[in-house]
Amino acid sequence: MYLLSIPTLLASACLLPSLAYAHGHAHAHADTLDADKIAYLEQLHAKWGTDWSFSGISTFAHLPHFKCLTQPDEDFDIGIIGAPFDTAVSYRPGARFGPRSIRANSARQISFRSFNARAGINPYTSWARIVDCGDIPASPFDNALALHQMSEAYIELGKRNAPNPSDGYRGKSRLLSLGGDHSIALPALRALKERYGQPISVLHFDAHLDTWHPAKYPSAWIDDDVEFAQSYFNHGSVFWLAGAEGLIANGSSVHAGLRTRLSGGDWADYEEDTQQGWYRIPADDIDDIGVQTVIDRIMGKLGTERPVYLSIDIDVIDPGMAPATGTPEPGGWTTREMIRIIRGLEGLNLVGADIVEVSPPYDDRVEGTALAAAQLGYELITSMVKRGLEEKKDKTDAKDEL
Ligand SMILES: [Mn+2]
Repeated sequence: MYLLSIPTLLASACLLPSLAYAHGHAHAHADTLDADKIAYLEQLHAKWGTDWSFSGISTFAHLPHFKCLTQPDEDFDIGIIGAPFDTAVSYRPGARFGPRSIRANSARQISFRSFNARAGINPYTSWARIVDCGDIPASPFDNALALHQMSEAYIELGKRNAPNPSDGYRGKSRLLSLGGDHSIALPALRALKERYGQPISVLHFDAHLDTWHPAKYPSAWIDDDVEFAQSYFNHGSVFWLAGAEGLIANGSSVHAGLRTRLSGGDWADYEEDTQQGWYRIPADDIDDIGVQTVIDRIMGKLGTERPVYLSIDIDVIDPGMAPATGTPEPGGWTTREMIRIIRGLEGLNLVGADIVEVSPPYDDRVEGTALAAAQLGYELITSMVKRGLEEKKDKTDAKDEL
């Protein structure tokens, strides 16, 4: 009985998309597509239109793929964009392979079985058009060129329309970036400031501050009075650089999961971080205050209205569970704690997000790091779709009351 029901389920799950496809096609070529052809296409889609988790080309969660940078007419509400750039990392390289590994490890997120029981919605069968935009091909040879390329790419992607905007989305599409090392957040924030016309609050999950002055690294070299400023572009200074460019909303940004060693012999790194307008939640606090208070503190700082960029360095999770990362630090949160925290933040007004520093060459045999990254991607997409759903509902309820 159960075995018999599976093909039936698959057939019914893909019936709607197949009809939409065939009818859309028929409109475009009314004179060439007859009823027999439509029936044939529907039959093909009924038979072959749905993949297993392990079959098909590897896109994030089996989403449709468009190279969004070269296909400006393909609108989306949420786009997954890979940023396979890792030549600004200070320790272990390899995050250029992050997007591929995260996509591969999202394979069990298939639309017919992606109802998020924690959230009460299936993000892949709701109102939003979600696509895998492919990657930004940034140079691995020249970081100045790569930063320029990534900045241009994010600005270009920011021009894409949202076909099904909710009120909160105000017609704007949103991006979830798969890194890449953490430096990719700088070009993403440049584009967001341009798009929203204001600095953006950042919610930053990380073992590290990433607000270090670049001169705190040995690469800040001066020789014969020549300053090698390009070395300032590094993954541990990404939010210092973004702050210096005026991209980050002052006084409303949060680090969570911190446990880094600090420079020198005192708390100067923390003091400089505070001067840059950041609020810090150390990793250890979760044992004393619990998951819910971590959530409450973050929501207390960020609220539900201000635009927030959410940036997850996968090293926020303990290296015992997520070993494949650029700069591992013992004593991190569990994958379960991270998922619960992200679910607790679904009220945020997310205007963009990234998951960075997944370096697959260092992953374990279950690929636990990339698997965690893929799950966090699913939770972030769930939050974006759910907020849009609730805003659409609020609008409908308001109309009914009139
Ligand atoms: Mn980090």
